[in-house]
Amino acid sequence: MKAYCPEEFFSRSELDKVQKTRLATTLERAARSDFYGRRFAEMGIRPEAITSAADVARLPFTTKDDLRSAYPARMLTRPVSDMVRLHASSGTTGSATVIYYTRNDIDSWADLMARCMHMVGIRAEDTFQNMSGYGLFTGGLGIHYGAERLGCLTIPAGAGNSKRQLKLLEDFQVSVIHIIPSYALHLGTVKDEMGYTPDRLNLRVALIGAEPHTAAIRKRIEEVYGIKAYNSYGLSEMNGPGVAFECLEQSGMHIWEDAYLAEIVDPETGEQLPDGEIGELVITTLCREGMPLIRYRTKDLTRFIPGDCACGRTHRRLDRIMGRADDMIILKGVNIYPMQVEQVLMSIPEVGQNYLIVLERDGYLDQMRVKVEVKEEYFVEDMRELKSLQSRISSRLRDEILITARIDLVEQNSLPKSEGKAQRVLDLRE
Ligand code: ADP
Ligand code: K
Ligand code: ZN
Repeated sequence: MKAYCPEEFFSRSELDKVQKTRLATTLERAARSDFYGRRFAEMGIRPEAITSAADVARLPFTTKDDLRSAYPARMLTRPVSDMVRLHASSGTTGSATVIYYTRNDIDSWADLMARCMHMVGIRAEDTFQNMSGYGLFTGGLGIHYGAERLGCLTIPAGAGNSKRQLKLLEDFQVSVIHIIPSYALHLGTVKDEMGYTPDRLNLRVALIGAEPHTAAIRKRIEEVYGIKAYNSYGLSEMNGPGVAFECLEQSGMHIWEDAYLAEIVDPETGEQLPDGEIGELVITTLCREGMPLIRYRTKDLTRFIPGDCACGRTHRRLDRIMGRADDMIILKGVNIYPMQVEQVLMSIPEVGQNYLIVLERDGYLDQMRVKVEVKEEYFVEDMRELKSLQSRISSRLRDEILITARIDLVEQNSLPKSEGKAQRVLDLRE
């Protein structure tokens, strides 16, 4: 397959070389910002002493709190007048943070995104519908610019309004969509209810991402629409989408190492972990001019997949995001990630599209309750069958997370849905 750009198929030694020079440029630039200038001075860090990509481990981390303390513009390397765009996080977990982009930053971001889409066979002939929210959220404009750069006819549909989404899909014979996994499942139900049979649509590919999801969810999305779905990873702090993306092999997401220097560290100690071990993803920007970030702690848990990818690209592969370090549930002293629960639920055929983990306190005891939607065809009057499904779910969960959860079976479409990222855990303790 034709490469989008030479960097896409760089050899390991070419990648190492470009990382080294771009890291040096990045540190030099960063030192010009008020935030990093002070930090380097305080810690006695001389950017010119960092001479290899491995040396990066000698630099301090940057955290979300640092971004907040530098709010709004203390991390800029150049005057605000040199910036052409800003995006801000939703601030779901605290006060907002903001990322600024120069014209070149927007340009290189669009190129990275186009590279991702090109990798899975998207071309100028495709019609692309972006069902991500626009505005400050990077999933809108970020992917939009990538699609336009490839020459796709691009429809900025935005989030929600399922009827209109489906009408657009049919009227313009859309071939590629970008959609959040939880919404993809919901829209799939509406599609079937409204009688959009496969012959009315022309869908081929979905880019799915923005929230953790399991392989089983991907498979369901592929089946519901009869398409291929590719995992797309990014975060506003690293521009937005376009950081790592699955190739046609669908076995892990290549992180573009000419643009991002990635490490996996132990979330407790901050020590680098070897390939294959799960830890927190830490990223340094290598191309960003306006607001470079050094060793940014993403809070996302994943691992490098050891070994080579069959596609021939040497950019290392990230495994599916297991969840955020903050999302870990600690119940009765056991650490649980929402994705472990999802994995179990989605392996049970009767389970529908949506679920909610509720943590509650019963006297002094913490309890987990899982509300599970059951597919319409299985939600029968027969109490015995439902009871047996309930105990099947409960025992499978116990095998995986070592905790006995209470299982509430509920009707399809009865749990709250969000148009943005799905809310999977409701903590009612305290
Ligand atoms: P916000 O913090 O406002 O939600 P972002 O859009 O920057 O804004 O969210 C980025 C986060 O979304 C990532 O750090 C990660 O937790 C999650 N995310 C993005 N893409 C994926 C993906 N493909 N799989 C799992 N989680 C993802
Ligand atoms: K076109
Ligand atoms: Zn590959």
